[in-house]
Amino acid sequence: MAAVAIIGVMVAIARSTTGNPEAQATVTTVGYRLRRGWLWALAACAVAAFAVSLPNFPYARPSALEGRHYPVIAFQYGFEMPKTIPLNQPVVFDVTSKDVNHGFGIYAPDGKLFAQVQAMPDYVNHLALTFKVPGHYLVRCLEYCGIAHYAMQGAFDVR
Ligand SMILES: [Cu+2]
Repeated sequence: MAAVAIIGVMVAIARSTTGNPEAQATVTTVGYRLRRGWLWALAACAVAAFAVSLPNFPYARPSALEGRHYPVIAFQYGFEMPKTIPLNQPVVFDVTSKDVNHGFGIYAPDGKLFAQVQAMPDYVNHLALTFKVPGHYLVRCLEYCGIAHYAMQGAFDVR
C-alpha cells in the first residue's frame, strides 16, 4: 500500500516537471520566501527544544549538591573512596586526583556505565547522584593515565 502511494507521488512529481519552465525571478522570489520561513520555523523549534530540555541539564547546580558528601581521590593506580554508599539517598562524590588526570567511571551492577566525571589534580569535581539499584558497583578509570591504567579500578556497594 505504501509502495503504491510512493509511486503515485513520484509520478505526480515527474508530470509536474513537464511544460514550460517558470522565470528565474519568480522561482527565486518564492524560494527565498520559503527559505526565510523555514529558517524561522527551525529557529522556533530550536528555542522550544532548548526550553523544554533545559530542566534536564545533566550538570548539577550548586544548590543541587545536597546530600552526604563522599571524598574520592584517584591516583596511579587506584581510588581512595568509601566502601559503602546508601541506597535511595542523594549523595555527592567530591572527586579529585593526587597526581595526573584520571576518570571516575561508575559501572552499575548490570555492567552499564552509570555516571562518570573527571578526576583532576588540584581541582574537585562534584558528582551528585542517587542510587536506586542496590548492588556492587565497579569504578574504572576512563582516562589513559599511565602504564597500569588498564588495571586501575575500585568498587563500592550500594545498600
Ligand atoms: Cu587511567
